[in-house]
Amino acid sequence: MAGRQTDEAGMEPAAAVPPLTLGAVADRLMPHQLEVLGGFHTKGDEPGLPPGTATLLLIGPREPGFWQHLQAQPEWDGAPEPMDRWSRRVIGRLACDLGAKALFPFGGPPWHPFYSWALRSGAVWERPVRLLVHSWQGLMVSFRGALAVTQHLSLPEPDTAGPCATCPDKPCLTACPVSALTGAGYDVPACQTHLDQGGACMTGGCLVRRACPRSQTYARMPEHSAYHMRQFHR
Ligand code: B12
Ligand code: SF4
Ligand code: SF4
Repeated sequence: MAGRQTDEAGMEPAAAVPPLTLGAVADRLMPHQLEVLGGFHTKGDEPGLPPGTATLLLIGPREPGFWQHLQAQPEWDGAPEPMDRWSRRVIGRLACDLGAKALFPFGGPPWHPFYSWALRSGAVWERPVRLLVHSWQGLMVSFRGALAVTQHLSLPEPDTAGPCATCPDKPCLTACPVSALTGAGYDVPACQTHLDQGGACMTGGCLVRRACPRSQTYARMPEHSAYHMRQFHR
């Protein structure tokens, strides 16, 4: 009967660490109602990314169930910024476990360039109204963090077309009641003046973002959008 294998010094070899896969990261995110929204391979060491980063993964809310999950977390304690504190704990912990680094869209300035990173992910485009549109979350896409991973993970083929080319009516261009967010750009003061009056944008989220057909297939709760609108328009 063959004995256990040892190396020349008589030591048992260390158990092989399985290579990290996108599926393994997704499995770790799922219990936290988070998912990988896209990713890209770096071109070697890049400014703004931790040294040795080979793959950057963008992480965001997974629906249905994100809002209910968040409200059951210890950070939902009445103190400011519960979602950001929760994101730091959960994504930071996962990064430690995976030997990765966690990066966050909040906490600036300076800001990590999530918008530019998203455009490199193969699942997000900058479309008529400048906001980002995502393959399955539409204009409701947002990020809770990113994982900078030293391994070169296998990523899905990028979707080169995006949803806008086949969107006949492009409702995002005309949905803003005060034309603050159109193909001409984003007039933040005009938007804020409209929000002073309350209304549907404050209770259910930006009407432009909601108008996109892709957004409508993504089950973000109006209460979740209202939370962000209150942060945006205090
Ligand atoms: C500052 C900021 C704002 C500012 C100014 C936006 C701007 N002109 O850049 C204000 C306060 C206006 C803003 C508003 C909103 N924002 Co904002 N914002 C940011 C933040 C924190 C930093 C952007 C930045 O300056 N980065 C530094 C530069 C160097 O990085 P960059 O990636 O290259 O920046 C690019 C973007 O700023 C982009 N850009 C330029 N103009 C605009 C205008 C808009 C509306 C957006 C979204 C982007 C954008 O061009 C830059 C160069 O490529 C990012 C998070 C982040 N860390 O990136 C979120 C971010 C861009 N915002 C986001 C969101 C969700 C919003 C809001 C929808 C919030 C809300 N209400 O729920 C609103 C949009 C308005 C609305 N009608 O609801 C999302 C993107 C959502 C999307 N689908 O595109 C981000 C990525 C945050 C996240 N956690 O996911 N935001
Ligand atoms: S409404 Fe249509 S054109 Fe506008 S972002 Fe969504 S898919 Fe693109
Ligand atoms: S939040 Fe409302 S007012 Fe502001 S850009 Fe969106 S639709 Fe227009």
